[in-house]
Amino acid sequence: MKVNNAEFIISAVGPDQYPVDALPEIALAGRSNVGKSSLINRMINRKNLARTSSTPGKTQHMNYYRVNESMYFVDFPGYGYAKVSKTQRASWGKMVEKYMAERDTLKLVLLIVDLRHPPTGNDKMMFDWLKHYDLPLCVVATKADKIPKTRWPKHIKIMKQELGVLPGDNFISFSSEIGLGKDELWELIDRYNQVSEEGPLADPEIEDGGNEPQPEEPSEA
Ligand SMILES: Nc1nc2c(ncn2[C@@H]2O[C@H](COP(=O)(O)OP(=O)(O)OP(=O)(O)O)[C@@H](O)[C@H]2O)c(=O)[nH]1
Ligand SMILES: [Mg+2]
Repeated sequence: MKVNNAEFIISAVGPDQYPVDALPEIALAGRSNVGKSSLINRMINRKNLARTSSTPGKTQHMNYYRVNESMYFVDFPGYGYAKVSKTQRASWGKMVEKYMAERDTLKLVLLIVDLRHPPTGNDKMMFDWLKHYDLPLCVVATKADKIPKTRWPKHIKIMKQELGVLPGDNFISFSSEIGLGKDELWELIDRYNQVSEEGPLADPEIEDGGNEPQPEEPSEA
């Protein structure tokens, strides 16, 4: 996608504030400080539209960014930040769970991990959870520029192994700093944005019971 226009729309705390125009949404989940906002900025060619900082835990709400008036990036608050209270953590869980399970304009979840390090316990939990609910998913391993290229294959292998990424699963190595993976990720996003809208993508209870045709899953192709 050629980005002509990108704008911040809203910092939402719950469904009442989600946009109602039914444009496709690409959500970003990942631990605090992993590089979610930086990834959005790189994808839309803007230095600081999505607010980034070296202080973890900065993004507390779900920030909606609209691209070309045709889709949204939804920047989630990062998980795993030690200084967050138990209550805040619980409300984060509820917000994310509700959004992921009920938002039928959600086309793809990007699980952002740090290529330099093996996945954290929270990364694994998030991956398992997204898989369990059969949500369309791509693991994006960012900050690749911070390790020598010769070591990428080893890090990619460990990341995939420890998360349990299977051969058909989407996985992209990325760097917001040098733009690695940007074109590949746009191609993937464009494909998922075209998936037909036939009800919620993830509701196992409904899926198990019905014989409704399921949305296309390009990752299986
Ligand atoms: N070298 C390098 N630095 C990066 C990259 N991505 C992010 N960073 C840096 O990592 C820090 C955190 O990045 P953010 O994009 O703010 O991370 P976040 O996941 O949005 O963090 P929260 O909003 O707190 O959850 C910043 O200092 C970024 O400049 C990358 O690909 N390469
Ligand atoms: Mg952020």
